[in-house]
Amino acid sequence: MTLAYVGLGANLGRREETLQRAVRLLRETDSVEVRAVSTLRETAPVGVVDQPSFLNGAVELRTSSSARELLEVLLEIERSLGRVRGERWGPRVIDLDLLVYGNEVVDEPGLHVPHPRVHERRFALEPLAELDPELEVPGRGKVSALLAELD
Ligand code: PH2
Ligand code: MG
Ligand code: MG
Repeated sequence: MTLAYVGLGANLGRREETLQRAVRLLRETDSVEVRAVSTLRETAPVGVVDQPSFLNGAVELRTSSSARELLEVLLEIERSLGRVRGERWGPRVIDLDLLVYGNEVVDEPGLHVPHPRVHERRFALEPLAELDPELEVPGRGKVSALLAELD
């Protein structure tokens, strides 16, 4: 079993309801045991700034799936909740990002773990720090230190 962290994001439609449905679908996944869910927070859009504000959070889970299998689970949940892929960094009804998968560092087509921008994004680091300030982002450092570096 591997401890993994998934980022939750939404900025279209009924954001809170959709994020809660995503967490429920994760709980219903056989290979996944959800251990904790952070609070959801309102965040200003990063990257493409001319879009609605986001609701962001994170989930701590244990899984018997590989990183690649977990990614497939996340993509399937996104699809089932109506995600349509559009502009990169653009608005979306649901975004589930594999932020950290144990101590693995993977850089393969379609699979980049830890998430390549997690260390520079407050909207991802804050919920992670709420779940575990001591969490190590492999190759990047401790979540609490990464957050401090952003200031
Ligand atoms: N996700 C993005 C781009 N910009 N900004 C915020 N505040 N929250 C997000 O989840 C987010 C974003 C691409 O996934
Ligand atoms: Mg994202
Ligand atoms: Mg994504």
